[in-house]
Amino acid sequence: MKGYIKRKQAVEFREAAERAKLIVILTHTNPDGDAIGSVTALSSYLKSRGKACKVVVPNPFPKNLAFMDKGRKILINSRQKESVQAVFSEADLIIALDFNQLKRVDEVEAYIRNSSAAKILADHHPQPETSAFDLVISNTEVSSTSELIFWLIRTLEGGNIRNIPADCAQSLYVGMMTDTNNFANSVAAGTFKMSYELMEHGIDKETLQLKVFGGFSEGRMRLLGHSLLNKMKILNEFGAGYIILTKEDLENFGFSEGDTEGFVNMPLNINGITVSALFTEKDGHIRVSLRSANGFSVNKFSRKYFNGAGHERAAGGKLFIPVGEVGAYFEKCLALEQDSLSKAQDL
Ligand SMILES: [Mn+2]
Repeated sequence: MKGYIKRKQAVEFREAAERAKLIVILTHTNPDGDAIGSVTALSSYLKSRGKACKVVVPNPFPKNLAFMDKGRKILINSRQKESVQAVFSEADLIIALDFNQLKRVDEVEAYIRNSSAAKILADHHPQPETSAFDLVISNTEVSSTSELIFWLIRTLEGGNIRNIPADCAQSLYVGMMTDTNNFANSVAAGTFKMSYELMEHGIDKETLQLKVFGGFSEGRMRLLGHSLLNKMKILNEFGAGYIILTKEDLENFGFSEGDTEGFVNMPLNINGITVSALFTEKDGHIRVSLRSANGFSVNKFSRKYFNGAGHERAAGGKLFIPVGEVGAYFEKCLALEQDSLSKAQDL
């Protein structure tokens, strides 16, 4: 599987890591499985090679991912601001994973920009913000950042992963598994080769699957039911579907972080639907999740109307309007993109 990582990039990465006394590894706001998978995998690997690493996230992550945070070592900026700032002021290497724009880390953006440490970005989203980094390892042909880190580690290890720690292998697998929605999206030949090698290494695939995709609370399942029965709106004229969840909806079902994971994919399972959206009311903004099929770019759609970005078929964003106006705004945006939506529907 040549070509995922350029030899020169692997060498530069190794040299930067070797030089560093303290490495900070960080990922984006609202960390998902790939975010937590890639940061814990890389940290575990570098620690096993004698490096001091700290992992930082801007805000809390879902409970079903907590098993990857052994000993609860991950620093959460929204809760431990002083510790995070101290780590950034001490670090001489910053490694950013699974995001393409610095605004994706909220307040932590300033810590990065103000730091004189060397900076590396490894990511699989299009159009990375390269100017902020000394080394950018970017590839949109891989399933996930965890897969990219797998190929990086494999290259550093001379082509085999026999000697990587067990928890590193496990995190790499979980990151890939969640970003592909359990092998349903963005899977390439290399993804299967990676899975094969991680299984040979000894990961327990069934247990990981159960830990990540099972174990939901009763409230989460009922919130899903409520979303589909009472909140999902289907607009056949645009081939679109969306769900708006207010704070009240979330409170009624005892919401905890990560409970709405996967809801945005639901409308896409309906025949004729090529774009779907989930809007969730948060403090001071509306969180936007977008998915598409058949070539409608939600990356462009989000950049244009939803203050965000992402992949062609999966993107996020933010709106700063009252929750009561979100439906009308979304429908107006769809009408403005009628041409490209009709093309996608004809495919
Ligand atoms: Mn990812």
